[in-house]
Amino acid sequence: MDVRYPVKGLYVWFPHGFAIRKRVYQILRDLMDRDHQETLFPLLVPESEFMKEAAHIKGFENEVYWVTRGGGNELEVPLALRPTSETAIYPMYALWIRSHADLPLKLYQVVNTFRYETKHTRPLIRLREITSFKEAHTVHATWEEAERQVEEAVELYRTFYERLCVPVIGSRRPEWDKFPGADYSIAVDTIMPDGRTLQIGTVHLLGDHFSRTYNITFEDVHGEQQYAYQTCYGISERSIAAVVSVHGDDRGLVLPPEIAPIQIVIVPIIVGKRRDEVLSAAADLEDKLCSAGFAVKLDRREMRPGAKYYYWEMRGVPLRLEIGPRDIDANTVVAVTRIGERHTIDRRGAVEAVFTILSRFREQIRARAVQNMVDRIRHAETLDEAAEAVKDGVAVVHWCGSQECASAVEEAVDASILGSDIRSEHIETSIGPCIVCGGTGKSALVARPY
Ligand code: 5CA
Ligand code: ZN
Repeated sequence: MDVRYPVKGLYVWFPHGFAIRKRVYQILRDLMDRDHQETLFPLLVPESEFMKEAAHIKGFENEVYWVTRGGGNELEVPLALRPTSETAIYPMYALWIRSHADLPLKLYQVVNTFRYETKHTRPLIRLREITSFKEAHTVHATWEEAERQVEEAVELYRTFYERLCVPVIGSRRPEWDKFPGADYSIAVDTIMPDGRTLQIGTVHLLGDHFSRTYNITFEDVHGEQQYAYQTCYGISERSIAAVVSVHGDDRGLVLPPEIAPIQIVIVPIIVGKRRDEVLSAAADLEDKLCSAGFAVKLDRREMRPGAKYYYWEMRGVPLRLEIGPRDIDANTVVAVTRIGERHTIDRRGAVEAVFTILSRFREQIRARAVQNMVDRIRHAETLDEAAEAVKDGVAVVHWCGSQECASAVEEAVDASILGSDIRSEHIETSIGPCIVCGGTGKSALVARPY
């Protein structure tokens, strides 16, 4: 991102970043499109609609930007820039949904949203214009069906993050942290290299709060009018922040091949007389790999090879191929992955070899990310142990669920209760004495969230 745009909390996508975004969101769209439909609603929401659902208003009132003038005229009804789109979408759902045959309805859109964030703003992580807000809004005939949709959405997000090789932990947010207007919220978080957590997706069971407010009803099979049950779930460009932070190293980006705008860079090692021969062998290799479907770049610039290596490493290219006179004589190519694994491959079998190396690379960065995450999770039986654990990671404690005990934890360990009902294959959960009051507690995460 270019952070020099002269409005706080707004950032500009550089083309390389945007190319990554395009690939990440293509994965997301492909997953959504399996059983959702994409749609597009307006950015502006009339105040009259915005001000209907009490809990929702309360949650967002301090974060909304308002448009109050059109040219020289005061608007009769001020318009909110959507901070999220419930209040834009649900009045229309009320018109669209008539009978049980219209349900379930599962729509999503990818849009910009605006939140006047007062916490420290950061590129990709806490923006005032969220440029890449994927929000899904579903409607169901029963609460149970909506609840199942929540589980499916959590699963969908897990699958999405698996494609990005980013490990996530699902958990249920405490009551006071849930989405304004929801029955409950489930979030997926990842652990950043500094041990702090990043919430990279949330799924909310809205129940019938919004359908009662916006009058979203349907005629059931017996001909009776019923209020519908709803869910919504969202992901933002924080998903890209997660990829950047979880995989990157001191030399720059490390990108999973599936989202790398350039998957393979070919660097010709040109020495004196054999220049043409090397360049033509490199071009031949480029052709072959392109035809096989890889995104390949042959770097012909007049620069030292070392400077090129550095340049492409910073941009996260998963694989570098080096070809010089000695390789031509031996009919080989040197392949070096972004994490430094080096292979000498046969030029005739280059396509197959590259395919294998890239698949392996992907598994390696995935495994490395999982290991890094697991290493930062520690079970704690006392507040002292929890305080120690959250210095550079996440603590798993027993917690009774009360807000008093959550506050006590927060005071003692300078971290907060992130969630309970933990969903992770890497975390063992159990029942035990609350870390504060000793009452019956469930496993909960204590973390320092971004
Ligand atoms: N309407 C619901 C579901 S779409 C909603 O707005 N949920 S949310 O408020 O939890 O936002 C969804 C996700 O967007 C969050 O989990 C978080 O990952 C991301 N997000 C929220 N605020 C910001 C922000 N200011 N900048 C970047 N990402 C954000
Ligand atoms: Zn307690």
